Amino acid sequence: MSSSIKVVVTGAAGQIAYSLIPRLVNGRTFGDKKVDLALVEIPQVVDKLKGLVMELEDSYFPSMGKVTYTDNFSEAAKDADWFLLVGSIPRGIVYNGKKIEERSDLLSINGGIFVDQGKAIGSFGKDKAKILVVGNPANTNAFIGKNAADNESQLWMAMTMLDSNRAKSVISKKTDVNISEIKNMIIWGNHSPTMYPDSENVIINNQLGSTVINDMNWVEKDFIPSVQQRGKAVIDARGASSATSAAKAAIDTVMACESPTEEGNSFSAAIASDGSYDVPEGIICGFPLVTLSDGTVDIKRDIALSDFAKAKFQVSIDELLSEKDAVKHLMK
Ligand code: NAX
Repeated sequence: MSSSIKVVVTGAAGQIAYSLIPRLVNGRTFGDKKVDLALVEIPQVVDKLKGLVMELEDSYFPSMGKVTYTDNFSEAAKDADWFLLVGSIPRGIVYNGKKIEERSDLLSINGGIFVDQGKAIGSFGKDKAKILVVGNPANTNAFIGKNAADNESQLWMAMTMLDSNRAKSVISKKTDVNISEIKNMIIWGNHSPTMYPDSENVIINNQLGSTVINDMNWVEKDFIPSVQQRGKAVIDARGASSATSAAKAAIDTVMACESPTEEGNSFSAAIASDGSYDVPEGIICGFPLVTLSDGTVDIKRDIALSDFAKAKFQVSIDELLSEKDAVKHLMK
């Protein structure tokens, strides 16, 4: 073992976590590093984690280090390198007698959680820790958490990798090109139905999407809505939100941050805007990202956006700004 890494996972007794946690210690996600896990749940559920820990012990993972579980997030956060913030109240469940379907309801219920978790990460997490918010509304939860953490060395991200993987799958079917040959699949904006999956800058078999897909009617009427609405389609079909594909996407994001991005490619996640692509500074927005050789994650800034793309992207930026406004009472 070359070194060790500590990973905190919230929502550890939930659906996504059940698929996610074993992959963190399978020896692939973090290479030959030993992985210590700190699993976090709410007090009502935390005891269930005993069963998950038993299963992990029974699974023979040579890369697995120390595994702890708790309902005390601050305790878990101490000296952690990675935070996978999956825990939140998902869309579609009945909460206090009301079916949670609207984003505004999710914002108000989940926003408060991320103030406390953000403060703990800023104070007790390692400098340069990386934080991936999966729990919805992911971008605005990350925005709240980053503000509360107030630690500029740490990198806050919201997950859009699942949207990117979904978009790759749709393009693979449309063009009959294997999914491994589809790269630079950018999700601009919010992880919500306003996201803009970019079919013009995607690379299909080393060619730009805008030259391969000559069918803007399909892009507008079929591709974009099917990616935007895929989460809802899975809920409708399964009666529960995406779990194994979301777990795989979280792992893909971690791995994309852990090794340098190959030339010409990018990966999708939302991070705080620095003003690139005229996105207002500070909002957590989906961009094309690259991991540099020193491990820094940066926005890829040389993508050309068409007028069509700019108009679609702006809708999502406007939504992020309205979510920012809706949570201003949670800001420092
Ligand atoms: P589950 O309801 O199965 O699990 C969530 C778990 O989080 C529960 O066990 C709950 O007790 C726990 N939890 C709630 N508040 C917590 C807190 N403050 N600290 C620690 N744990 C807490 O949901 P699951 O299907 O696992 O989904 C989790 C979240 O991922 C939901 O918000 C869901 O909407 C979101 N998703 C995000 C995706 C993305 O691409 N960003 C895609 C998949 C998914 O929809």
